Amino acid sequence: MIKETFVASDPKSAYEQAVKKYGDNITLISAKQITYEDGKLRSEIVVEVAKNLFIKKSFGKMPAAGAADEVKALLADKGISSEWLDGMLDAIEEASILEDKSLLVSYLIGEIDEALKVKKEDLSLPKIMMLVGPTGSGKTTTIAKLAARYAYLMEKPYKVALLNLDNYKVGAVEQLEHYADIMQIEHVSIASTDEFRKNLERFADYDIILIDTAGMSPYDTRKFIKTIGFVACGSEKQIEVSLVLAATVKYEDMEDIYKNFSFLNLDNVIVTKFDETKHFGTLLNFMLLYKLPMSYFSTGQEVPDDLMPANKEYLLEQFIGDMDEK
Ligand SMILES: Nc1nc2c(ncn2[C@@H]2O[C@H](COP(=O)(O)OP(=O)(O)OP(=O)(O)O)[C@@H](O)[C@H]2O)c(=O)[nH]1
Ligand SMILES: [Mg+2]
Repeated sequence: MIKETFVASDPKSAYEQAVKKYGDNITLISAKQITYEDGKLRSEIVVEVAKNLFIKKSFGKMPAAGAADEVKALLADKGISSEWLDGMLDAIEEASILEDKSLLVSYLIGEIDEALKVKKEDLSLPKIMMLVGPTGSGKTTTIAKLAARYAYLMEKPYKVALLNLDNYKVGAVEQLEHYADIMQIEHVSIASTDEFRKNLERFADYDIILIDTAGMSPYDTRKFIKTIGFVACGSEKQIEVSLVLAATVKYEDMEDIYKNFSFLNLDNVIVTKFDETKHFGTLLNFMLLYKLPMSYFSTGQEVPDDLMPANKEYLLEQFIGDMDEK
């Protein structure tokens, strides 16, 4: 809302001026009489009016709203939700930003930048990382990359163990085992909470335990994964749940994915398949909506090369590149 002052010889005339400009869409905030420097008594009233209406009536042919509408349409078309955009646009006070398309775009990109969160890589304390997410999103591949990174590619080697909760899928055990064998990293398949507890003890002195899970979330798997979380609560290691989400995620699936996995206390998001799309709006929208920090980006199928710590600039560059194509 914008406050505007009207001045006339008496309060009634001042109010009529406001009504003439805005119709009934005003709220009277205050009215007072003031003696001006010329010695005359005048009435000042302050009314409150919606920002869009203020711009429309004060700047004539709605140049501002025009630019704002255009920019909103552009970003919405790229996957950013209208509600989020409306909220941002409503909060802009300076008409000059609303009037200038490129200024407005950079302002909104700045807001997206500020809203995005990154979780910094921190291996200072021993921890358990569990990767969950939709089928085929890249959990197992990412586990293999992370295992290699932590065991071999950091400034010091960390002791890493792999646990596999994904016993439901044909070939799942072999896939992780294959990577583990190449990297000479301990690997165990887990089918019960009891086994999980035993292996936590077995790997008590390890720096990082990585847990792979099944993509699908049938009821039993959900329950199992949840119990695992409880069991881990009792250990001295922190359990961190990462949602593995492909950048190719479809707008319609976004909400379902969140619903399916938010029963877990999600700590961060690992974004995969950066190389498979040029459109990052839906992904950005997911981040803006659910406010989860991003931890890693996966940029291809190569283990261990195609993995990097999450980086806002990288993501926003891709997004801006996509907008420029229009
Ligand atoms: N292009 C590309 N492909 C990827 C990326 N990450 C994983 N993949 C591929 O996606 C496919 C599925 O990857 P997985 O790691 O098996 O996915 P998952 O989440 O473990 O799948 P489920 O265990 O079936 O739920 C494989 O062909 C991977 O090579 C990536 O960043 N880019
Ligand atoms: Mg898998």
